[in-house]
Amino acid sequence: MTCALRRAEPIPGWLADIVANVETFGGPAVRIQRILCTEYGVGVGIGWHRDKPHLDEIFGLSLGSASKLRFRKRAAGENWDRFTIDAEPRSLYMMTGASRRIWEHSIPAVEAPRYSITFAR
Ligand SMILES: O=C(O)CCC(=O)C(=O)O
Repeated sequence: MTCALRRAEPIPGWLADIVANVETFGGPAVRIQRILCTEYGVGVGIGWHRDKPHLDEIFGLSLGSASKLRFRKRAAGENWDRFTIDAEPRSLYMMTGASRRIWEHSIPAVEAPRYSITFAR
């Protein structure tokens, strides 16, 4: 299999105001260059993972149904430290630092359609 990267289309204009709000939320150094739109149908979630470490801050805009954003990291032995935040509709979260490098995150299966827009530098 051959795999290659190629430049994507420019960020569509209809996202410009949202990108500006995300950049304001992130602070003066944040210039968004990558956007991922994800659709979660009923019963769909996303498993435990960390995003690529070369990306800095990650921002997530939640749309559609409310969901949980779960975090876990290895504790002593076979145990996990865990916490969960509510990803309310129209809310924006930022992950940076330890939440990116040490903690894994996941979205449990949703009970109604949900959409997320992920923003990265
Ligand atoms: O849907 C979300 O808010 C999380 C998305 C996510 O974990 C990812 O794109 O890596």
